[in-house]
Amino acid sequence: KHKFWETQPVGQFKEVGDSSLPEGPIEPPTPLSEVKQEPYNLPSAYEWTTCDMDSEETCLEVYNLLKNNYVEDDENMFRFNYSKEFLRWALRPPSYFRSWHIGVRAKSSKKLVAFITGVPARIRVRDEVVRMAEINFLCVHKKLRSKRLAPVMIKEVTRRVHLENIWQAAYTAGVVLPTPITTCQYWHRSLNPKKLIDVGFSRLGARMTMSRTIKLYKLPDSPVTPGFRKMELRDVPAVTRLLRNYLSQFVVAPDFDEDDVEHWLLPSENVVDSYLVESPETHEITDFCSFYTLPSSILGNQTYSTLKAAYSYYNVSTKTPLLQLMNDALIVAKQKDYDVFNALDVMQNESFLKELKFGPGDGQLHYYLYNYRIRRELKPSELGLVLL
Ligand code: MYA
Ligand code: JJ1
Repeated sequence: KHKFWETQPVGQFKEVGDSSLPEGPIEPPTPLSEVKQEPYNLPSAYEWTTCDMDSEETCLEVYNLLKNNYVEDDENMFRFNYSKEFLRWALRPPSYFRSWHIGVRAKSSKKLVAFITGVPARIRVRDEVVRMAEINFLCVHKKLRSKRLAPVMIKEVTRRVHLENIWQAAYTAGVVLPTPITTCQYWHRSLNPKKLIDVGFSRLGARMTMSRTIKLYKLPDSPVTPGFRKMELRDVPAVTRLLRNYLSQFVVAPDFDEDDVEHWLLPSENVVDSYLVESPETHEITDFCSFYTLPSSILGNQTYSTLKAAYSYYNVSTKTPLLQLMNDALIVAKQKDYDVFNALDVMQNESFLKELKFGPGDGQLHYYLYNYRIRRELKPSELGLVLL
């Protein structure tokens, strides 16, 4: 059934439920001298390229490939439209490797036709911190699908990750592969219900009119929590402490240091937004919330071309109830003109989704580890990791 994935060091379907298998690496690292030195062979009309995301020209080529060929919903009504600034941010975290930004070009025209990336991360699994690659943005041009290009790209990124002496990876996909560590559900909170209904993202509920729907999703004009403000550079140490402590409760979560927090959570316009609560009395940082910006192209609508979506990222509450904190996140997202606020049922998100009028989407997200076995499937609430 999975001719490629059956050959890879990942949990196999036939092993599900076998609690005799040990948790941890599936195969040991090999000496670096035994890692293949040359790239894998591509069909002869294509060649490898390393994509320099510092280059405006290359970044635009990647942007256009993804804009036209990346992930769509099951009815092909929407397609992710990551911005160039977002791609630069996602692909250049602390200590990133340029060699992990891998493209495939047509030899004759030099057109970019496929892409896959890795970025380094430290991911904690129970009490082990494991150096991993986070693999993302796997994309093959629509005209080159089903030619088994994806397995070659996955093997090539694996080879380049191995060359850096890293032997594990984390990734997510909308499709089921051998074998998810957990499966999460997307939830959606309408901010601009009229537009969402007009473009077919959502439907008018039974016995609902447009004006009742608009009223249902109304939000205050500004956040209600005293001391709620945008995160700044000076907050990095406090936010790092707050987040590290919070993430320690999950089975799988990133091991963020201050450099990571500065990169991944310091606000960056139209890329990532972070807010915190500073106690008006003690000036302590007690709570934190964040979301990233990922618009989708609306395919074939006369009136609208893009859906502006915010995606819940990392949130921590110690004093302000999580419900109130996330309501303030919805309020600022609405003020910034987002059409919808999306969240997965990871971490403690279940505790606010229904009350804050999120509804379940038709999409799921499966999480995977490469060359690392987990004893049993996790619940989404045991997962402390959000990939972009
Ligand atoms: S998930 C986002 C993936 N991208 C999209 O969905 C965009 C739209 N789709 C496409 O561009 C193509 O359909 C893709 C497949 C490129 C997805 N992850 O070439 P093929 C397997 C892993 O004939 P195509 C993201 O970016 C499929 O089961 N494998 O197919 C994370 C089959 O294998 P098998 C996938 O449709 C990516 C084989 O590929 C996926 O032309 C993590 C068919 O190949 C998928 N999303 O191209 C990658 N979809 O026969 C793994 C299909 O065995 C990283 N397949 O069933 C692993 C860790 C590597 C680093 C390790 C370091 C130590
Ligand atoms: O966005 C998604 N679904 C939407 C749109 C559905 C359009 C028809 N298929 C959805 N809308 C309902 C919202 C409604 C609002 C009011 C309350 C009730 C709900 O369900 C889905 C997620 O649900 N998105 C996708 O399918 C995109 C792909 C998701 C998998 C991504 C995998 C990739 C990434 C790897 O890095």
